[in-house]
Amino acid sequence: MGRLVAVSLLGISLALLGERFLALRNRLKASRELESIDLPNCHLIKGIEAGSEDIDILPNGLAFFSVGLKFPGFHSLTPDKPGGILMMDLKEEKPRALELRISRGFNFASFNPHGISTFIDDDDTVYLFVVNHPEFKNTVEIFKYIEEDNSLLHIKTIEHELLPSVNDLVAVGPTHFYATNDHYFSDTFLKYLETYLNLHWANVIYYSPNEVKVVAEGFDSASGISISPDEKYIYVADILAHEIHVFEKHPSMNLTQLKVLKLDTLVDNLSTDPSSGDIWVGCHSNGQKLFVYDPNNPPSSEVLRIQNILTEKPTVTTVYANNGSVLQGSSVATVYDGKLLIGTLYHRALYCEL
Ligand SMILES: *[C@@H]1O[C@H](CO)[C@@H](O)[C@H](O)[C@H]1NC(C)=O
Ligand SMILES: *[C@@H]1O[C@H](CO)[C@@H](O)[C@H](O)[C@H]1NC(C)=O
Ligand SMILES: CC(=O)N[C@H]1CO[C@H](CO)[C@@H](O)[C@@H]1O
Repeated sequence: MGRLVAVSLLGISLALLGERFLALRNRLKASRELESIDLPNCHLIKGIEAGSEDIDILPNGLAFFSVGLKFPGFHSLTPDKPGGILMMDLKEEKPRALELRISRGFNFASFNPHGISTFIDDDDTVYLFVVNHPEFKNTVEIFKYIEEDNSLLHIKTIEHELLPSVNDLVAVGPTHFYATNDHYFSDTFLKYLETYLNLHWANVIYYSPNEVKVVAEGFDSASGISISPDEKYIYVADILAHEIHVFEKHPSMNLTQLKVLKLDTLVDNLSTDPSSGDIWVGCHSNGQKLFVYDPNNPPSSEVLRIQNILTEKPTVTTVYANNGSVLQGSSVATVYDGKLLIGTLYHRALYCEL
């Protein structure tokens, strides 16, 4: 409550100042122009028309997509349709996206999936973790993927006071995960105020059945989170600070920060290439266009590849950039065996052969 009063008072005094507004334009990269970079062998994925916020790919080539996210302040092309989880088998020559059936008992009508992550148990059970915002609440849903009939069996809903505004997560056990909170508050108005005031109160949480704790804090707005293939490092994107933070993961599951990589764009979800360790980032080159949607001047898409992030001079390459004429608002990019998938906040998804 103390913080709530403090933030309201601060808000009233500071909202009068234009300085925060200018800072916000800078944090949103509102005036940045993008030069387009095309890839030769790409097509839009059929059946994904209203966003594919996050994508995760299993070692056997099965890709999961969370689709249809609705969020206060964001545009939605299908405001009345519940979200869902699609699957695509990248081993197939012409992969198609099909929607996974969800077991009875789960409230499908209010399903509003955001970040996702998979975990494979010792007995080969595949768990799918999904950040969910039913009626704009914040939960983490754990499903078991049943391959025989392509369905998801709902196992558990997790709600916790340390998960007030979950964005993304990375599973590290059957009920264990790291998650980012993009805001400290869960109330929409307080979130706006928090962002406007640039409080840097967003954090990263470790969740397990026995222990839930803050493992990193001080982010402007923590979004994507990913783990290195050797599971020694955790990468966290701070979208409004244009940074990727590298943390060392300890046996206690605590994190210590090793470095911060500064970039020139709004970094959203991160994925790690299991074979090379490269980090692929779905980025928004101009955040203002995301919030103020104009079909004639749509948000653009930008994909970065970061090689050797642990070294002194990581290589950052813009692999794909489009002004929104093909793909609007890329939020995730992930690779599998020479194929690149690019997902978006509320638009379509692109499949490319690299
Ligand atoms: C992990 O972090 C917590 C909180 O910062 C601290 O209290 C605890 O001692 C740490 N554990 C280890 C094993 O370092
Ligand atoms: C985007 O680029 C295409 C060609 O690459 C161009 O025709 C179109 O006008 C551009 N759109 C915007 C909104 O700048
Ligand atoms: C494409 C992709 O890998 N997206 C990632 C978004 O973030 C979650 C959490 O780290 C990953 O599991 C997803 O893989």
